[in-house]
Amino acid sequence: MFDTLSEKFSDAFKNIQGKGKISETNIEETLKQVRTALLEADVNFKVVKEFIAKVKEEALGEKVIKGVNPGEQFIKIVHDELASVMGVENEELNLDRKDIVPVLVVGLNGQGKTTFSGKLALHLRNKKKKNVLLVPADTFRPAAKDQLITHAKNLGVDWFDSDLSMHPKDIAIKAMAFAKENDKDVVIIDTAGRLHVDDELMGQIKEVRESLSSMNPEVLMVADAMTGQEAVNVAKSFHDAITLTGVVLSKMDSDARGGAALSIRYVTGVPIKYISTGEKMKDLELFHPDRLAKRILDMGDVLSLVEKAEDAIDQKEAESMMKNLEKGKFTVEDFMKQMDMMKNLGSMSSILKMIPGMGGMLRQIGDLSPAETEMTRMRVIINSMTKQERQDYKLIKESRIERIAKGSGNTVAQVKDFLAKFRQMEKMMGGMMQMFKGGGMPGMGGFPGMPGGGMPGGGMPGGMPDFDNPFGGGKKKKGKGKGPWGGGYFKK
Ligand SMILES: Nc1nc2c(ncn2[C@@H]2O[C@H](COP(=O)(O)OP(=O)(O)OP(=O)(O)O)[C@@H](O)[C@H]2O)c(=O)[nH]1
Ligand SMILES: [Mg+2]
Repeated sequence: MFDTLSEKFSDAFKNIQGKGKISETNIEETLKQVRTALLEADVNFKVVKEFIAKVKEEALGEKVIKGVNPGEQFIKIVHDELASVMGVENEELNLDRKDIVPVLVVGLNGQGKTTFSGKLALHLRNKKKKNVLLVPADTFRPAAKDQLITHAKNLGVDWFDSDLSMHPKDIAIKAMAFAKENDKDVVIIDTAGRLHVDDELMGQIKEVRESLSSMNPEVLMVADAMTGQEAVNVAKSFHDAITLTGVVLSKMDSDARGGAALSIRYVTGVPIKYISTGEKMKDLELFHPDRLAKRILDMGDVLSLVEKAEDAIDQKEAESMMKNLEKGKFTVEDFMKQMDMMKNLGSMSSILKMIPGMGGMLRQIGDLSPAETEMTRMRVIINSMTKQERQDYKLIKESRIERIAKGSGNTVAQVKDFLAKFRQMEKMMGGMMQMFKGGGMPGMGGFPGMPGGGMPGGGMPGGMPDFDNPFGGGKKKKGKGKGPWGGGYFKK
């Protein structure tokens, strides 16, 4: 998310780090770079102008705080200003009411409306304990009904069997009546998109909105974050025509530059309420301006990481693994489950970026995909093992290694390599359990809720600096740098 912007900011701050005092001359170059970074990220020029003026004013007016270096003070000022431009606090939907809440989902073609409707249903049911109804009201592209119903079925959420020959406003009215009869709390109405803002589309949505106006609807516009200033202009047109209550930025997992996120609130006055970060239904986050500011400035986002971990990690599985570990047992099956948990959390780089300071380090390292590929390889190898073997890898003899290699499309050496690494992990797990028994694991920053302090094996790509600790992997290994998993090959 906003990688280039983060990188440019980090470069800009180098100028001011180590300076004894903030002065007009020594922040000039930094401010110039911050300004360029924002403009290149496609942030609205008025926002940039005001942003720079505010930061300058704050920085020069800042009382020198003893013990805090000026560089850090300056970053803090930029952080606060970034957060303030985006809106300071998360604004969730207003669900605190007696009556059913209609949520109208609008936006241009292909922005992610239908996907978001499904995600929101899941979020409101699981997190807010709401009884949700999904309503297809896209009469423009009939296949959209099936698309939404497929999401509803997969999620186990009720849907309304709309008659697409009706006007969307009549569908909305009927759906609300149905929702009342069926004790629903929230009704999410997915509408049609168009290629451009046009009168026909606006006219239709306006009618739907008006038909719901006595019910005080939430009107959320979904905008693809990649489209930058265009998203801001579209949001403005929609807001002028139908009054939005919130914006949802989708495709934040892509290489969006940040322009939309940093400008929409300022230009339109409409808060961003959610961000969509992938194609899966779980890929939805509340929009927290302060947390996003921290991510942009490489300050990490530990709160979001903890929340993600709570969602992604099955507490029961974690406990059963913990019991195994307490008995000194760590099986291939356990390892596979841990990898699954990791996968649920997101890509390695997306997780690492949430840890303070990791963003910069990741930029130095570059590509994490070798490690991801290695994890995929391990997964296929494990899938070719029998259940018994996953419980006790020592059962695997030479002939079985050949079979596993064939079955998984790997070489014998690759299977042996995996077994070697697993043996190492097993050893290390044993060591960790000793520490657990000895009362806590100093310096272990493993993922919350994960037994054994996180990913086993210090499993990071070769040649990575000091990455073992944040992953809870423990000791550095001699073979570091030999292979994508930090070396340490199996030697009998
Ligand atoms: N990577 C990524 N893809 C997304 C995200 N949200 C939606 N998509 C994808 O974008 C495409 C369009 O999404 P839809 O939800 O169908 O968009 P829509 O606005 O309903 O489109 P129309 O109904 O045709 O106007 C689909 O392929 C989605 O899987 C996201 O947050 N990240
Ligand atoms: Mg759609």
